[in-house]
Amino acid sequence: MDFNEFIKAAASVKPSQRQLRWFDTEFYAFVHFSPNTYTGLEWGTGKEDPAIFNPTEFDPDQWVEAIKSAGMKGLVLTAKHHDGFCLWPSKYTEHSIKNSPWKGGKGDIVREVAEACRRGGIQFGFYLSPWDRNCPLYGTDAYNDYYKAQLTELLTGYGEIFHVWFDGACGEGPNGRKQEYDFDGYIELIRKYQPSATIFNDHGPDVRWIGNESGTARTAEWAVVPHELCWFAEPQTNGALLPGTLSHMYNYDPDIGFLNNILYSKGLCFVGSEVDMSIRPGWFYHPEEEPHSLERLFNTYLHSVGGNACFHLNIPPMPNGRFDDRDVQRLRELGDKLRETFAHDLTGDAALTEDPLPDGDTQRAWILRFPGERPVHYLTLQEDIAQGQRVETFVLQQRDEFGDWQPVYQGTTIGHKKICPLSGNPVQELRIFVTSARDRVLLRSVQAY
Ligand code: OTN
Repeated sequence: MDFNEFIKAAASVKPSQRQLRWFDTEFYAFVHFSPNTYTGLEWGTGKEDPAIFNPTEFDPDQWVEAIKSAGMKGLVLTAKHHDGFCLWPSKYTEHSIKNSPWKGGKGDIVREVAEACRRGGIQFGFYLSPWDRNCPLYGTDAYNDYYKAQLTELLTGYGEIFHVWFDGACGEGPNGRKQEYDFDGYIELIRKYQPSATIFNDHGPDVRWIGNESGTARTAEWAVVPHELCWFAEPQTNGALLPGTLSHMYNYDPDIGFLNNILYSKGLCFVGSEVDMSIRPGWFYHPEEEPHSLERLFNTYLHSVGGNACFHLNIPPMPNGRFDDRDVQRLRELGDKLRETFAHDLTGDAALTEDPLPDGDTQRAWILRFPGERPVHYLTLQEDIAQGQRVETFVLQQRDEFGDWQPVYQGTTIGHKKICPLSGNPVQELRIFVTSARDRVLLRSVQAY
């Protein structure tokens, strides 16, 4: 295999149908709710008394309404966080809402949230912390049986699940309990009971962590990554081009998917990345905290959803079980700004035509021509990633007063979506010039706002 054959194979690494559906979801909510909501901790001890959990004004419809107002299309609930407390009446532990005063121990938070999601027309998913500070079995093989039993309760008892989230956090430390997780067994259960659900884990199989919780996306994000990082995903190529090891790779490396890494990979796979960030500094509710600014949330959206990733924004309910009015307001503001910015695609009466290069290549440049001048603030591009991710760099150009093309935006990867901010000055033509790509470029859409 030579370099061109390797790159061509890399350009044809494809997503599954469930990954395509996940990418099209783009923006969805995280909801961190547990005894931490009442103790103010971010990592519960597992020794919390279930009696403290009592959301007297619990209102999942208020959650769903606020989530929808921001334009989010799903909700992932922490069904069990690190403290081991279950928000559903699990048969396998007493450390759950069964022993809380909420609804006399007869309630089921997971069910009520799942049903509210269905009423509101958004997707439902759950987070089940592998790390469990309450379960006495943690650190033994029997814990995997316990965990798989709980996973099965959630996979089979609450309708369709769109996303299952495995947190890799563990604070046991070098002298703590060591747990070998049976992720292959966990994944097998999810594929069996919820085949459409995508699975988040640092190492795949479907979605990987962006590598920080500050909402910082890469300037160039590849969904085609080494199996050496995402070993739970299926490799779609076989054989490295160069000898060497990628064992050092981790989710926060800046160049995951770049040539300088993939050439050493013995197998490439398709695993998109998720930007997970909380609307406030903490993942759980702390009354002294404020929601982040609209500007920060809007920019995070532009760089995540508009940076070949998905945006998973966390909102922490208050102890009474409702979202804080300040968060509800911020979500509404974010949704209003997104709708105002991206509601009207200006390309309806425009023409997108190929602009063959001197070498005859017709898959490298296109001209978007409007009937008259248009104030374009954002151009969004999508590759047809169902065939693979190809574009490495591109440039957007406008004609100068002499009719020559001049750069107005320097781009890197496109993938599922790239949102390119422009000046907003009136323009009649924009040229999209792909300056380097791993194979034929297949555009899925070009939109102007
Ligand atoms: O203390 N932490 O565990 C922590 C601090 C900063 C950023 C992340 C983490 S935990 C981290 O969370 C990620 C999702 O946000 C992934 O689940 C990683 O596996 C996990 O280690």
